Amino acid sequence: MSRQNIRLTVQEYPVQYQGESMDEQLRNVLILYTGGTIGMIKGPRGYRPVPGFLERIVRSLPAFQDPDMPPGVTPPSRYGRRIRYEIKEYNPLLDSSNMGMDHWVRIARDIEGHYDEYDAFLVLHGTDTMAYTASALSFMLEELDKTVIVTGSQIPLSQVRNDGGDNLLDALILAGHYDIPEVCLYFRSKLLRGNRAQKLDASGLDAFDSGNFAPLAKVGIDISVRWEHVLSPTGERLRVAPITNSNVATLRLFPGITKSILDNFLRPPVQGVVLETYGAGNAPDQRVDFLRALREATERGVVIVNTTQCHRGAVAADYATGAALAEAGVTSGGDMTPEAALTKLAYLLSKGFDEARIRQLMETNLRGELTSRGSSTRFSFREKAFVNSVAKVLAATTQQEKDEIERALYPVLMCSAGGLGDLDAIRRMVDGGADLNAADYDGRTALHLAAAEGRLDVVAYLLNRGARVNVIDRWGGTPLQDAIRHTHDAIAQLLTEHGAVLRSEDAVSTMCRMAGEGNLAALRRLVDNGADPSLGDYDGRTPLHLAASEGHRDVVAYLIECGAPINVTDRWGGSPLDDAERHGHAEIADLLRSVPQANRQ
Ligand code: ASN
Repeated sequence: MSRQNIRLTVQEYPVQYQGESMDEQLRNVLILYTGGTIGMIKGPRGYRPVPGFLERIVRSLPAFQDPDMPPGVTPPSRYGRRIRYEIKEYNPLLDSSNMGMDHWVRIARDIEGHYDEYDAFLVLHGTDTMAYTASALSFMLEELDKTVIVTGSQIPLSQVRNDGGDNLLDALILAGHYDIPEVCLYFRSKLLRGNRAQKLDASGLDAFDSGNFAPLAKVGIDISVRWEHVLSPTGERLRVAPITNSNVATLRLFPGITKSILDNFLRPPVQGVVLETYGAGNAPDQRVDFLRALREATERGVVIVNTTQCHRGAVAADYATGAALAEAGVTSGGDMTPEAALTKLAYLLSKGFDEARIRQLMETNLRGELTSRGSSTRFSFREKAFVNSVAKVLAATTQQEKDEIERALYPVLMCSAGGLGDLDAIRRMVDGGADLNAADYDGRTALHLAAAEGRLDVVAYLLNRGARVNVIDRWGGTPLQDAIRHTHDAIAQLLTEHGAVLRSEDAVSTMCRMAGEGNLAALRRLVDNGADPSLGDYDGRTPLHLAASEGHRDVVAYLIECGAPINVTDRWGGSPLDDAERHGHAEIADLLRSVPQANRQ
């Protein structure tokens, strides 16, 4: 069976370009040029970036500039699409070894500031700290739904033989054709997930790899994207959560490390430490002094995260030497890279979460940086039977095909388990690698369903595991709206405590609907949550119009009590009183007439 038949994700590859107008064939890409070898020229003290040079050389290359087009437009690709790019050069241009956390924030802010003007973003960056920047951006860019690719080169474009031209062109083509709503790192024919990537080679051209996660795409004669592993777009508005807390550090263990070195290292202001341990997360369990130093720090509130020094594999509690660390209060970093763990720690600390929440989120997969625990060893998975029978019908033979089917079915299974309140099934699927935020065709997630059906334990579990609280479905509906609509007050409250907000435009339409349906309890809950009952929808219809038309006397009385305007008119000049009279609700008409003139506006 071909891949095409079993790929059930929404995205199509490649996008069809035939029949697109000229404007549609153009994709706008912003290139943020921060520095790095790619744009360097040899000077007396070695390579250094030179302002203006990169743009000049790029525009002189035929692959980047169609001579018949305005500056910054490429010739058409094999899919008939041109890319219009702009290069925003940073000042100063930096060797990435000179970059700090404020530079990450600047890049994130630039993406945010130009988010609506461009379809995708490239970040040209030095290779030395590229994996850190890519990881940091992946966390800071919350609700990202456009492609961001970080790239650079080992040999500058100024050299005759270089890898900069290919890396830049491939990354530009990827950004200009594919919707991969993630922060990626492109190098030498591989598109890696940014927070999984590491620089492994100081001199080779194939300098980056992601040991625990296969590339998202490979560029050869064809470009093949592993769509089933690409994160789904959230449909929400991008938010930047800047990394402002730099009290984090990485400590690579070595045989013979002394207690005093450790004590000094763990001293304030350090709040978060990534411990790079041996093998599968091991440290000397016979060193009481060493373990005591760690315990004292964790008891003081320092979050210490265990990652492995190895490029592949994860920390696991297989050895007594690893278990000792857990007993000392050290959090498991699973299969995260030290780069991802460090930037994630800084991100969570910057968000101001308390220590318990940070520990929990360090063990939670937020942006694909972490393979959920248990996903490799699974002893029981009842949903698997269903997946297997679908696989059989589709005649999937290879494990990869079966995995793809499983992933494609997860959203449906998660939503149905959410609606049914089957917490065990949800747990099994999440442990088996299912995305907490997996959405069905209508953009509904397990959280929507559980909120609508009043499954408090499922809602609590999903929120604690980090599910997106303000996720919207195809009709703009949020879990909070679902909870309110179905009058699940405890759930609405829990969602609110986890940051759920009622957007005013959503609140108006939900209020009108509730008023029209005579759902007084839900309407009350909306107003209690800050919705303004005097607002009208696009047609100027207010909740009072709807309640008066449909004859819901109790709702009308409640709205009058809230001070909702009586004399308000809709787009066609009709007032709530007109509606009541037109639909023969005499009692309601009397009630409306009884409101003193002074209180009618
Ligand atoms: N030192 C350079 C940098 O990170 C290395 C490179 O880009 N290849 O900026």
